[in-house]
Amino acid sequence: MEKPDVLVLWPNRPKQMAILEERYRLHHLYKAPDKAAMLAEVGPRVRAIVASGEVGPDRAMIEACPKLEIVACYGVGVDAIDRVACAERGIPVTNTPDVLTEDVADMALMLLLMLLRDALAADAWVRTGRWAREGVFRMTRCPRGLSVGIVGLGRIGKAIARRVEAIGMTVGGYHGRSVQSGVPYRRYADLVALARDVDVLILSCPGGAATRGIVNAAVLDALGPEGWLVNVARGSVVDEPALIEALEQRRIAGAGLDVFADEPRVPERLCRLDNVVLSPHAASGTFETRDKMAQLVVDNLEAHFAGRPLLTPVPPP
Ligand code: NAP
Ligand code: 8YV
Repeated sequence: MEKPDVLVLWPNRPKQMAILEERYRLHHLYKAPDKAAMLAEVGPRVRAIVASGEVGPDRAMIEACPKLEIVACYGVGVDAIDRVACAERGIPVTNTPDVLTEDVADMALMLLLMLLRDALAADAWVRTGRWAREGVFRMTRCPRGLSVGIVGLGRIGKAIARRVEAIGMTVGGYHGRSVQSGVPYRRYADLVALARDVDVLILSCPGGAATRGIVNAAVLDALGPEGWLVNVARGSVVDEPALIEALEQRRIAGAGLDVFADEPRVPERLCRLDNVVLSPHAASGTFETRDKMAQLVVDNLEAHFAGRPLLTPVPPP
């Protein structure tokens, strides 16, 4: 029997890629020098697409694949995929929930502690010999007693809440569309009010149209000069130019960012700042977690082509 044609938009883990290579005819779009030419050539045969948190098929690509049956995302956030275009054709989308939750929450806590303890400057203090020449490093901030507001109190948001409470911080509330059951925290419908009431705002909501730019100048000013921002959600959630201005003018204390508006391009003005800690969209990037994510891609495709229920389908929008 003919192997199904699968379009791969993003490199995956070697072991799982080898499994896919054995079962399907893979077309590595991310490697193609002329992507449009590859899509025009293989699109009519493509039955599955492997996407990621960063790169997904838009409407034009979905239309270029008239036989498309499934989009399997190597990541939990599916905002890069035009899910409406998929739903119109009844094309299921799968993602990789749960397996990455703890790593992403770790990243949020790491960025926060690095900010509060000025970890990058402290590291440079040692490496550049300033410790020996100039003496003790400056004092930093203690997390205990600070309150945290979480934007998107889902799987990752709740794992962040557990971590910040474990180090003696309080969860001052969360922002989201609905009340989360089983949590003692206050829900704020108004993000400005949440930012005003907390010391740290941590973003762990989905990207996409509904959250585009919700962290704007008004939210940053409500957070204030003693307030910190951590973003492990999506760059699109923050008005990045407004954030850069707020950081430059010290209208907020600092920001820890794993995600950016136009990855992998990060504005030079942001890179010049000493009150930021930057990470290259690496929150789920441990060998262990990425292997589990990649295996979910393999298993969802296997289930689909065997006519079995998908393991982790994303509800249609
Ligand atoms: P999840 O369990 O679905 O949680 C998402 C949370 O966001 C829910 O509590 C949801 O609550 C809330 N939310 C949804 N729409 C919202 C809106 N318009 N405004 C405010 N809150 C909203 O998902 P998860 O597994 O925790 O993942 C969350 C996100 O983290 C992903 O979508 C992805 O963008 C990001 N992520 C980033 C990385 C990274 O590498 N940096 C890795 C993994 C995930 P309501 O439905 O009540 O609003
Ligand atoms: C990326 C992510 O998908 O899960 C998500 O939503 O953003 C990340 O885990 C990961 O970088 C793989 O491309």
